[in-house]
Amino acid sequence: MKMGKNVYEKSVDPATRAMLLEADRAGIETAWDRFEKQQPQCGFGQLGVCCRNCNMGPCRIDPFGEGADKGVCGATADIIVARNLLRMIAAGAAAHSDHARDAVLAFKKMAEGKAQSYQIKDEAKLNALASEYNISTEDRSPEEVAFDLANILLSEFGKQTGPIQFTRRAPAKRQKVWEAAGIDPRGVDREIVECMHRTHIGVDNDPVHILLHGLRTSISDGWGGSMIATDVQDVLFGTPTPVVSESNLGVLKEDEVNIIVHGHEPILSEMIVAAAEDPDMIALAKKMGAKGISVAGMCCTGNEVLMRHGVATAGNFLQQELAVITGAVEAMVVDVQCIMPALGNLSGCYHTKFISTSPKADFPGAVRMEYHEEKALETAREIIKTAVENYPNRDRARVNIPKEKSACMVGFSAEAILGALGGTPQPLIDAIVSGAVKGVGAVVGCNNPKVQHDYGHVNLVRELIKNDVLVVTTGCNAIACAKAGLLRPEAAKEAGSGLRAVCESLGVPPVLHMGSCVDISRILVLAAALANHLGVDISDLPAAGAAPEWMSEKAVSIGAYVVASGVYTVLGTVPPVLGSSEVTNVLTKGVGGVVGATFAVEPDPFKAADLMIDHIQEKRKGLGLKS
Ligand code: BF8
Repeated sequence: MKMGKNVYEKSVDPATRAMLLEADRAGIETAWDRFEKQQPQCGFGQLGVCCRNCNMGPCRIDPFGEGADKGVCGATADIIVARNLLRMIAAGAAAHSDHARDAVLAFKKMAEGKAQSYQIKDEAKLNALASEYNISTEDRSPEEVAFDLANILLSEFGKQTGPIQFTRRAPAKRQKVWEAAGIDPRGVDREIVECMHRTHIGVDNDPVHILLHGLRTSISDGWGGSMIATDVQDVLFGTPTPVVSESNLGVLKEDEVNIIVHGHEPILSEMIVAAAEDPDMIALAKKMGAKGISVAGMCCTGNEVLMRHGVATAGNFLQQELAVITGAVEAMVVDVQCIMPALGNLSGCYHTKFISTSPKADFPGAVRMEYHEEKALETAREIIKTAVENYPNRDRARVNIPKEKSACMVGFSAEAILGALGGTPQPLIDAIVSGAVKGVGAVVGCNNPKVQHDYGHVNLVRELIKNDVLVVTTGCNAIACAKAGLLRPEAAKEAGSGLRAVCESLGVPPVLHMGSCVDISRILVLAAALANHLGVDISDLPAAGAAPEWMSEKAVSIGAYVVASGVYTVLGTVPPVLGSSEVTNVLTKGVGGVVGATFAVEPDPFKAADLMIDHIQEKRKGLGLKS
């Protein structure tokens, strides 16, 4: 028996607990074991006071004031912490925005007729985007419009001056806040390059100045890169509408070929979902002794195909290894981001083929089946064939699929939410004004073995809905909520009486799944619609955000742009900033004077919910609404 936390302390999810026991029995290591082997984690790193930005170092500041109080160059803890945080934002913004770039490049190839597997699925959205950019649609084919749109979107990434177009979706008051603070961003590529320049030895050494650029960069992600990814993917693959599906490891099939699509970009997984329905592939699966082919998702690639096609999700970030340990996965197909390199070794212990598809992302132990838009469907078919032919290698004695799975209703794009409300946010505003719905909580983000898996997600969301706060969710929080049954319309029974009545009248869950992490841009669009309708700024809305179990650099960029957009945000795991009282004060207090919102850190989800509810009540008061 391994030492450390028991499975109950590691996760609240019964399927996860069952698979952790199985991992133990099989002597297989998981992220939780590796986390325990890392203890105690580096205290300098946790405080953010370690600098590796030049080769006079590495330097670190003694947090107890007994050793070095400056790096070799003279950088203080405040400077080092701020620089490190800026680099985290840059990496997170880069991940989202490079994803967006690939989506636009695929979109352009489609428009040029070079990527025959793709079509325009949402022409109305194409035309709406074209009109935002003043691209003529009259007497032109959708492909001609798409070509112009692709080119103009590509130019947004490197835009050197002036605002990027989607930031104009923010309320005018918010745009003025950004302009006044000097953080209205240029293209995301430019902002990220400037992050790296500023954090090079001997450039930007004022913590506040550094942090302001962090906000600017993050806005170029949220209202730029991420928003471009969401919108282009909607045009190419369809804007999500409500659909019912299932979640958790129990969605894997005993008697079918199981293929998991994992990562973030839907460009290939869309094709895999289509190719899995090919009668030739199904016939091949039957020839191999399986009853059919079952595709399931993991992490945000999973969220993308869940939202658009109702493809079941097998789990969130910390469940990726557990899926392989079921012994029932023929292929784990990955693209980019949040994919553990440990999957290579692990797959070697089972029959699972670990297939890496992105030209950018290779992994030890992975089979490379590189994907290019020109032959997307062909590659998807090859991947399916590889998985199907692997089915006879499944060792039935080692198959252990947990029984847990939950129904979920997903697909709540901003368009779908407004559609359900009759095309205008007015009914939601009426519910907020009457107090039936107290406000909106956006709960997002990762898993992190530092905290009990899904505990923060599920408890925070339950507490919010109990107090009549409508929850919108994305990423791994959305999957946690799905597994806990919170994405079912029946979950309205867990809500306070006001929210319950609203949800029951609309037939929707009290927790609305809005997509993957780049789709937090959908939450921004919804917030802008509410604020514009009320004629106020986003920071005036009775709304709050949270990332109870965050761990990735993308989450740092998200947190920064959500706060920069005016939304108070509570983090459940501590960011590496406590080594600087100045940076900590700016993030939790000072930034409020600039953008009208701050960060808080609260690991206890019940206390975090209280903070969010207090904030929502304060904003209600500001709008003259009763509490
Ligand atoms: O982009 S929530 S662990 S899967 S980073 Fe990753 Fe975090 Fe999950 Fe999606 Ni987002």
